[in-house]
Amino acid sequence: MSAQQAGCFITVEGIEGVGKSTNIQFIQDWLKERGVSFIVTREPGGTELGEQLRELLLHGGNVNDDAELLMMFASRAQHLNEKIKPALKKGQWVICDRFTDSTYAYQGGGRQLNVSHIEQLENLVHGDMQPNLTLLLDAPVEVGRARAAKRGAFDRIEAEDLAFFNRVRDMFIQRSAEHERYCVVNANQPLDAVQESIGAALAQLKEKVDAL
Ligand code: Z5A
Repeated sequence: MSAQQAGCFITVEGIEGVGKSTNIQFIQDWLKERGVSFIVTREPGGTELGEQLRELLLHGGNVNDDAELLMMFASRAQHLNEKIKPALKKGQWVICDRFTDSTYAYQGGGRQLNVSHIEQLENLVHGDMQPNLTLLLDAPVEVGRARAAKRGAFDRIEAEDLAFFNRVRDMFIQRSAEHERYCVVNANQPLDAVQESIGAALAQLKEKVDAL
């Protein structure tokens, strides 16, 4: 936790359909039961500008890969300054559905953009401000896709092929080995087992925070 940060910043990551939305609901219930003040938000999006960018990113027409990368970070710059940092400063916990790890995974892994460009943008937009905990819900691409397909038509990014999503998953796994803040949860098991693991990670974080 940085000096001016009082709350906790939790990000939830993974390929589509692994259960991020479902488990964010579980996290909200967990925090409510313990009287923790929190907000839930998402990327791309989370602010008026971010939601407009999200619409263009997911449902717009032709978006060049570099433009896509810059739009993700434009949304993030607004989000951090308008919503995330002020909430953390007030001592609230922030639960964010995707964050910069998704940019490494989708634009770096999936689109195969130069990772050093992502690092430069990360540095510009949030520097060393990082999540306290990143929950990576991991499952084979086929499992996530089958769950997501039940929802109907795919958006612009979801329409990519299996090889794209396997690169995305590989990049998430690679990053989870490189950063201590990650907790990898096997999302290819019944929901109650998934939530038992998430509950344990939350309890560990809360214990650390309460001891400060
Ligand atoms: N993106 C990017 O490219 N770069 C970036 O920097 C950022 C994002 C920040 C945003 O989509 C898109 O933006 C995303 C990456 C890109 N594109 N893709 N692909 P999003 O995050 O809003 O949507 P999503 O990733 O496609 O999420 P999703 O499809 O809504 O999936 P989910 O939230 O992980 O899953 P869910 O809705 O909770 O669950 C799906 C179904 O599975 C549902 O019926 C559940 O009841 C069921 N489920 C969940 N868990 C289980 C278990 N354990 N067993 C059985 N069934 C389960």
